[in-house]
Amino acid sequence: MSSFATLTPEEAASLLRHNDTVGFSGFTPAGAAKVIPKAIAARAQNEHEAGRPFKIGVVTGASTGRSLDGELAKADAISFRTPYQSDPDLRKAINEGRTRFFDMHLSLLPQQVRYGFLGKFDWAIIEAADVTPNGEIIPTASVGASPTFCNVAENILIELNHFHPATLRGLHDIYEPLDPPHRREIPIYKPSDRIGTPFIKVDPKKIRGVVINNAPDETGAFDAPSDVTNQIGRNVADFLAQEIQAGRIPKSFLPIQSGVGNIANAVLAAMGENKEIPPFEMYSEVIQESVIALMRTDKVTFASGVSLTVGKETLSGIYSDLEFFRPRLLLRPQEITNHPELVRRMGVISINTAIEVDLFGNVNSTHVLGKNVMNGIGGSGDFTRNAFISIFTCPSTAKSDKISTIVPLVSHMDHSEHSVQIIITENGIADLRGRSPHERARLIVDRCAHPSFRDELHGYFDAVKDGQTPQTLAGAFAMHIQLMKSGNMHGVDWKNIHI
Ligand code: 0RQ
Repeated sequence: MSSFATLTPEEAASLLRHNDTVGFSGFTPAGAAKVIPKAIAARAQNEHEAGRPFKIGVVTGASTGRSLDGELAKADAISFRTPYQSDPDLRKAINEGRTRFFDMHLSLLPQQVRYGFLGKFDWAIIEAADVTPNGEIIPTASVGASPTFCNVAENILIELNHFHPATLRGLHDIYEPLDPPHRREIPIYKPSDRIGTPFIKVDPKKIRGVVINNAPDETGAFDAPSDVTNQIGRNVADFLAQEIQAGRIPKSFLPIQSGVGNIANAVLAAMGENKEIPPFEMYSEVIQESVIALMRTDKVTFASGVSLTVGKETLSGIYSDLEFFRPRLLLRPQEITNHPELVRRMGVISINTAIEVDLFGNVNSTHVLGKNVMNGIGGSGDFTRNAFISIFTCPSTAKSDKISTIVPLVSHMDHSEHSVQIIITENGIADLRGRSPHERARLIVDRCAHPSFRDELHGYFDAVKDGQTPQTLAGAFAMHIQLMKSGNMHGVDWKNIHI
């Protein structure tokens, strides 16, 4: 290791000041700082009890684990938060207006940090598998925005985590583009291309200390696959197989991006089982359990991502079989995994999940009833807007069939009809390519909506005969309002809504 001071988590936490801005490693719980944020939360609690203010700005790659977002939120220690989160306590603090959150496209975070749009960064707190005396930091199970945080921050603290072996050196490819007007093309032409260094290089004088630990990533378990998620998975796989047959996707296939969560896992499992889909590569963001399983059967031949978001057992399995995984796996900064230039150049097929979809193909990925944030846009916009084919999946209902995820107009819009091409639910596939808004509305209702909501949705747009888009402002949120009044979206009386 090093010539750096070894600190306890409490000593490290005591170095921070009220109102500091901190860039933490972590993209999902993978690679997230753990022991220092927990100690910062305890310090904040002590300061608050003594009547002193103590809050910090928290910037990360994406979501993190309980020890970071959860503990800091519970201690009311976060002044502002960006770019993404998925923690229940933090979500509550945000939606109750106690924490300022701004939701950002993940590819844009690093450059906006460098441009100075988020102010000065006082600290980078980075989990590492190794750090050398000359300042070479080997990240752990994610890269996120750590290279940029280390680049801009005045001071660096390292969590040296021995759960992750120093032999991880070589798994990462670290590259930061120059900023305008000096920016050049990013020379990646296929998912496995390497363009950077295997470490983050920093001035060792900036490293204020190292905290040693061996805490595993706080990755949650997935729900067991359900009939609905399995059917969505099969529908996606069938759609992709049909596209190959129709000659629209090359027989050699194209790189896949797949979001995170239960549906994404089911989609990849179904792609693995579908004989008409050849072995394929991933140019994705989060690398989940299902990708590792498909690698072991050679269905996935290569995966480039920003994080290895897998359970403790799977990660240990990868680490004890590194020679198998080295030629198949690569972790990059989020600025590169999600870069529009690369997504469009390589023809990445994007598959992400919606909270709700409207009759024209606009997608809400982030807000419930237009008001309360769920997680954030994450990388879904980076990929959707630039994909070869952009796909959104969701179950056709939520909350025990009380809510239709197909609605007349989305209550918040993240991805517009101009970027969204294919909608897939357990009921079927709506291919929106080359369709007008009137045609889209019919396709989405007839193919994707839950049968119990179809008449309701027809009632909405059948009444609108003219206009480029079959929309009526008076009724656009009638189903949402019905839900707020009765706890159920059923039962809108369209005749009483003046169209
Ligand atoms: O809540 O668990 O309390 O019942 O939303 O929904 O069906 O479990 O699906 O876990 O895949 O999450 C869009 C949120 C889906 C996620 C979203 C409720 C539902 C449940 C979760 P409960 P499911 P998932 C890569 C790309 C944006 C970022 C992105 C997401 C909970 O996929 O955050 O794509 N995506 N990033 O009941 C009310 C509705 C609802 C609803 C679902 N219409 N109304 N509640 N729910 N639809 C990742 C990164 O970039 C890091």
